[in-house]
Amino acid sequence: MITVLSGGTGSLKLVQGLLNLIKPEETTIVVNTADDFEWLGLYVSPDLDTSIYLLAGLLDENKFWGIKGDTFHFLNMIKRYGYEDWFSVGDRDLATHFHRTMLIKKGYTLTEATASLCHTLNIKVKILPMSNEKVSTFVKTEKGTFPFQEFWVKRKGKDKVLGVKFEGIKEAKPAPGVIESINKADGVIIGPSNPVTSIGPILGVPSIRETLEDVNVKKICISPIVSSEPISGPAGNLLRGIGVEVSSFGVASIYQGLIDEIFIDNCDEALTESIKTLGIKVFCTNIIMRNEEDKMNLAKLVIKRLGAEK
Ligand code: FO1
Repeated sequence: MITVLSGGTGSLKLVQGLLNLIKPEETTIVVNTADDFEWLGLYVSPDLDTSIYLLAGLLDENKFWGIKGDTFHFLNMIKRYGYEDWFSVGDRDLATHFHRTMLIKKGYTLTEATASLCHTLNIKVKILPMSNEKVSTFVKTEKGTFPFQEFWVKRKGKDKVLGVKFEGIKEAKPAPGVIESINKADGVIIGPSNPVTSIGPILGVPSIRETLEDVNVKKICISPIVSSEPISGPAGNLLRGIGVEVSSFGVASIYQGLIDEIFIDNCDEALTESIKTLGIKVFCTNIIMRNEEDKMNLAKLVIKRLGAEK
């Protein structure tokens, strides 16, 4: 069994590659839920949504969020009524948020609501939210402090970041199955997601980081940074904002004491020696997943280095 800690983009591309090599029933993804927020009274969980849509074959893989071919009649109509439309929820996507909200109103936990969505959409991979408690990311910038989706979508991630906080994280508990998925894994992967606001909150839920530190299984991280730029998303601005170098060395320093090995891009080979001083092994390869072949090749190498090939 392989467990992947995941945000909403890079880690899921790797999961796509992994599923060519390992059975979905033997794959667990522990997903960040600190981007979750209430949209027009509905419970939206962007990283869970993207995970679900990808594994159900529904994802718009160009944007890497939302449902492919979705329409926006609801959004256009509520705009006419005067509601804000900066968060683009499509009509079919809306059904997911509505159904999740109804399940939670009925008393389902987020874990149970996610399992129900996965069952309906015939998803065999185990998708676990990091926690059933509410954790909310706030980004402090030069222009003020904003909830994550406002910082990233409404304000386009442009404001210079000064800090990040995760409200509710100290009181949160790992969701059922999360600790077991780490303890029972044949290998743990920290996917190439943003280490600050995607992987950061997962590791910040009390006892998840400690479990990973203690577990006697190989743990590999794939860097989300190539040279001094993130492959996608706001990781550069966020790393700078928390005072961490925007490089694979910076990423490795966040995971020091936690991972055995980091995959970095061939072009960053010169960082090998400095990363090794952190007590982390380094494997250089192409880490940019532009197509299915790249995903498969990277997944093959990760499985091999985890020693988890069948
Ligand atoms: N990202 C955008 O850049 N613009 C959007 O309008 C947007 C809408 C949206 C709706 C549902 C959903 O599940 C995700 C959505 N995302 C959108 C993605 C999301 O904001 C982020 O990419 C993640 O939170 C970061 O992992």
